[in-house]
Amino acid sequence: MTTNMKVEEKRVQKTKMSGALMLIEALKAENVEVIFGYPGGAVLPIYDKLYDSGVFHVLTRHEQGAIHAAEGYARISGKPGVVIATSGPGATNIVTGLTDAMIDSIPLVVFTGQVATQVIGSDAFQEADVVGITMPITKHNYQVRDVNELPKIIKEAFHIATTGRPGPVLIDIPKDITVSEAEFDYEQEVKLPGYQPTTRPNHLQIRKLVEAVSQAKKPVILAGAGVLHANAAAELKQYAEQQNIPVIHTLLGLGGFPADHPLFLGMAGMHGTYTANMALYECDLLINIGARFDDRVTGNLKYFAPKATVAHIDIDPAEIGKNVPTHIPVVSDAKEALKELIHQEGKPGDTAAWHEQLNKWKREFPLMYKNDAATIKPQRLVELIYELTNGEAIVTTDVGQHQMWAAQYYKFKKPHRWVTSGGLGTMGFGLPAAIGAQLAEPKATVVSIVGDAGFQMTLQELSVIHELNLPIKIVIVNNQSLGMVRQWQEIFYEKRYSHSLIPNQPDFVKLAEAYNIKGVRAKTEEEAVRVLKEAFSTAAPVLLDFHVTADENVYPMVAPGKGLHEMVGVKL
Ligand SMILES: Cc1ncc(C[n+]2csc(CCOP(=O)(O)OP(=O)(O)O)c2C)c(N)n1
Repeated sequence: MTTNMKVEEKRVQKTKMSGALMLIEALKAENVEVIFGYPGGAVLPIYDKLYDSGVFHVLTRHEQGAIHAAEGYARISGKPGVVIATSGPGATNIVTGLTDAMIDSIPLVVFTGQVATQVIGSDAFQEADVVGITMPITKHNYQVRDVNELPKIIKEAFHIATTGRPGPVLIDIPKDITVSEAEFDYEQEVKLPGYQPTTRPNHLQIRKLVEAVSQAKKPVILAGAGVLHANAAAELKQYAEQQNIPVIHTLLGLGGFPADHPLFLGMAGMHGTYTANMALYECDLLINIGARFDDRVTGNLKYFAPKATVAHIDIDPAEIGKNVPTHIPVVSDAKEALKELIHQEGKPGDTAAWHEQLNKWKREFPLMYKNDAATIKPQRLVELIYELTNGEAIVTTDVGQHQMWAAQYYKFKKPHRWVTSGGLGTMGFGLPAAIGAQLAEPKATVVSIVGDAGFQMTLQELSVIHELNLPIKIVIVNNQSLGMVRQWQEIFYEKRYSHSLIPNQPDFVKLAEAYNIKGVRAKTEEEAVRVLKEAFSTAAPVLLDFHVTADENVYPMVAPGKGLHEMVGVKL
């Protein structure tokens, strides 16, 4: 045997490995910093290889916790979140998180174990048709049938999850595939002829938009999470300033444009600001950048932007014209489109009267509430958190009233500080998402603002927070009820509070202590200030139970079926 042949043989031997080891090597090749997961029979070969792999794995206490943590990590780091769950119940426990990530365009690569290839379809122990179940809630999914294909599939999954409109990609791996061996070749190009997202804008459409801006007297930008996914906050600011166009955010877009900027009009939609909603009603040119005209944003479509020429910049062509007829479609990455628009240096029209009108609305109809220092007003609580963190914290929320108050009163100045479940509205999201966010930015101040009900859907993750000593400040906005449900029952169901009041909530302070986390309670504004100051000066997790005014409602509000111009609760 020649020396060359020996070297060649060695190389081949070196790269032959089990499917389980391939997975680990692929994660290393993708520079994955952390994976979130939970073991079980079908993934034991993978967990065995994980054992001494050096890959950082976080054992959440429920698979739902793992996938929301991965979402929080992805939103803050801009990298894909990675999850491992076992077959059957492990996989079905991530269904909510996959749906959440799909609707909010969060890049995830999710591995699920599966029963062995030869028993698939036989109702084997812990078998579930995960590919079937997750087909509509993943950007793409795979079941690996041949270990030789595993490297290519993993490579494609990372590519698909993170390019174009981001989203979750799932790889279902039968147990026998994890123990069979093949050559591991990861240095291959991704070739997907059927998947070629358009990232650069069409020049003609850009010219049309430049022309429309120069004609417009009442232009407005509606900016969504697409701006954040494209890392285009700087370009958005530059363009808005260059053309002097006011900016409105969707719930998920918050932070894409500085909230303290004079051109910022606030959030749009059901609990948006009066100025933002009236601007959308009155504008003559609406430029949607990376938002999907969700019904919570548009209100009744019959009255949405009725006088406007609509331009829509979106990387996903399926979004354009889906809900709102669009005159200027621009299929593009938000950053690329904004760069091109800035480059065009169009001449804006005469918008002086428009700006005067907008400033008048801002002055006359700001967000407002009646404070009462003897209790804790939830809006005041968010303001206090904003003040004590200089508006620079990463804020994760659950879903309900507290989420809307956080969106209204925490004035995000920077991108990638806001982590919330928008499209799906998933209770139980906030706490695990904070774990992922803190791991993405270990030095950041992370505040998880949650409701007393939603918190209880994933509170087992307190164990992880303690174990990793993550300095997350958990703020429970405790109104002893399913607050948002109670609010709707008060307004639309004649105060018939069917199953929404929970006067017998557990003692959250003792609960925190059971998990070896410091717990504190506050019932007045003075107490709130004191415990918050103490918590923010502690480099350890703290759970803060705030007993807030229980019957406070979120205003202003666009009732279901109404147009954005029909807001109620605009004045006290
Ligand atoms: C998993 C899930 N179940 C039900 C709902 C419906 N829902 C929306 S808000 C809400 C009440 C949330 O109560 P809480 O967590 O205490 O927050 P609050 O509204 O009081 O701030 C409910 C039940 C939901 N969004 N998610």
